[in-house]
Amino acid sequence: MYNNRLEKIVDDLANAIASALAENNVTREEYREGVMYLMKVAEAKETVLLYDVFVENLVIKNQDRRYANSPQAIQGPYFVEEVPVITDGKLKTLPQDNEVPLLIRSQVTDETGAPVEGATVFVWHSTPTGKYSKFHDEMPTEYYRGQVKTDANGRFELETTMPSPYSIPNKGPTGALLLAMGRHTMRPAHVHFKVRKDGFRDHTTQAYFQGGEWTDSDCAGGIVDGLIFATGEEAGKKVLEIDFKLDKRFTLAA
Ligand code: MBD
Ligand code: FE
Repeated sequence: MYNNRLEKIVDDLANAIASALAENNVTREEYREGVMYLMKVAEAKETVLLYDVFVENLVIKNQDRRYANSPQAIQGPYFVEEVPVITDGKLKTLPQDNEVPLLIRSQVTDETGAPVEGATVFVWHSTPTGKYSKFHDEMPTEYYRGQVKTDANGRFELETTMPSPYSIPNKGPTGALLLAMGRHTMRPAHVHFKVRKDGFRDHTTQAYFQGGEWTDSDCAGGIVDGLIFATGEEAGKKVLEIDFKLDKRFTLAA
């Protein structure tokens, strides 16, 4: 089926690639090497990682803040849909030496600032040593992940532990490319959020921590103005306060 939008996007991408190739006099041998590289990325099952590190942030720059929404950020490769529903205000964590309790306190509002009740908020982040459940250390999915519902005031609170800065997989082709470009493979400590509610666009974002390592040189280009937070301190816990402002979902009349 002919798709006019797809045609335009592929043509424009081809033109942008053509100018980069011309600018650098890229040879056919280099082209072939590039194709073989992408084969290796697929074989290493790093396709999602490669694109989420190099491309997703470019997509978000255009998608974000078209309307009134609070800033969004990249989703990355480690989102999982089937995660525990949290009713006791606590993410399941594993006891670890370097864990620091973190309290997340949030409100979800619509574009007018009115609270959104009953929104589902997915929260996921790394262990205190930079691992993600389901993907690393054979750690079961129910750890360091969950979904919570906002209350009548659009609010929720969630207790967990501080994530840490994290190296994306650096033994595979994605890491090899970053290193060959003279870059590092580190991401700053961050907490991921995805807010979902009927009638609104999904809102996907991350929170970063002021003063944390790598907040000025994220290898995934994921840092966005307004998403670096100073934490408070309450009863020996760090406190992250982050509010989310959603955009209405609009549909074109059929
Ligand atoms: C991550 O944890 C992440 O959030 C992104 C965007 C890329 C790689 C690893
Ligand atoms: Fe992440």
